[in-house]
Amino acid sequence: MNLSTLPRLRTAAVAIALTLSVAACGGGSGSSEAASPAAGGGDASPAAGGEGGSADGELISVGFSQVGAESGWRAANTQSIQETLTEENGFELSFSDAQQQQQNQIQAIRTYIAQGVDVIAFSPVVESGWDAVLEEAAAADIPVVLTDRAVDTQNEDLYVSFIGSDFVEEGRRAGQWVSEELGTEPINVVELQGTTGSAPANDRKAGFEEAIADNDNVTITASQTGNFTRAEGRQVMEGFLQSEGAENIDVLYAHNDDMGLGAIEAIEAAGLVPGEDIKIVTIDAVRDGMQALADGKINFIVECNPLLGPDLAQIITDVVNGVPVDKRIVVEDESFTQEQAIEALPDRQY
Ligand code: GZL
Repeated sequence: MNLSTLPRLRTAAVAIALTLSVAACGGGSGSSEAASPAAGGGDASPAAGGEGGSADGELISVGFSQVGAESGWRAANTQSIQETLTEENGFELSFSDAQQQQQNQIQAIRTYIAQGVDVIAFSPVVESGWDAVLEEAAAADIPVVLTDRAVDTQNEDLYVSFIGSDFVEEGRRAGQWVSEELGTEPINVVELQGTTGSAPANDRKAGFEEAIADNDNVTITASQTGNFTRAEGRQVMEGFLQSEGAENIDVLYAHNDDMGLGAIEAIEAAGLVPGEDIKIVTIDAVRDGMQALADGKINFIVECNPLLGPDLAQIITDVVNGVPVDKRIVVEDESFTQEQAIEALPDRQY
């Protein structure tokens, strides 16, 4: 069903009805922190028994292009989307894995346009190069929702909403911890960056550098992409140990847990103790990362909540039913020390 086919009056009536129901759930899409589980809001989402699907009872067809399957975070994110956008909840989901290739995502989006889906959603593997295909979606009158990662565009009308964490703040919190907890003496930091050109890699680097800028004790001596994968994290860390010398590396800052876990393998293979000889700070807080934190192999983790399925379902339902949605919905994240990880692990959802 395409919005342009809906008679305006019905759309308006539906919008009023749904606004009341969302407000009743303590939700409300009038704020920048929308009423959604991952953003800490109400439980109005279809997955929580909300009004999933379109107002006339039809399934909402959604084309979703996923980055890939590169990390534990991505697996949890995919699971959240697939277990929420179900027929039972009022959706017909077409899902594709782009294997971290932008061209595959562009092709998938074009396929969804040709299929005439009601809504397209995707997590852009990199920030730039999307305007052309997003203009094709706009020409086909198909609304686009961004999840997880942002696009870099001059024309923000090309998407209706972007829901994801604040990656600059994640990097800032990692840098603040390093500066305050370890930066009381001169320390050398090596950095495992995420996928080159991706919003999380760009923003987590910027946030970390901003947080350490005033502390002359903290120096980033090497920085290279590990593409968010465990294997590449290990390879690059092996290179750092060779090029910098283990005695010249005090801290590893990895843009995600998986690269940090790969680096731990390299550090241990070199006969060193991760979390002691080389302190480690990562971002995501997926189960394997939290276990390494609890075991003392990682020292601090900033969370990046992957459970975007219910929020995405709510946004899509609102868009199709003519309910206004926020342009930017920021997902709330926590952070964990080793002690906090031990406490949190039993109840972690991912
Ligand atoms: C962040 C997400 C990143 C994760 C990685 O929202 O895009 O991609 O931090 C994942 O683990 O690969």
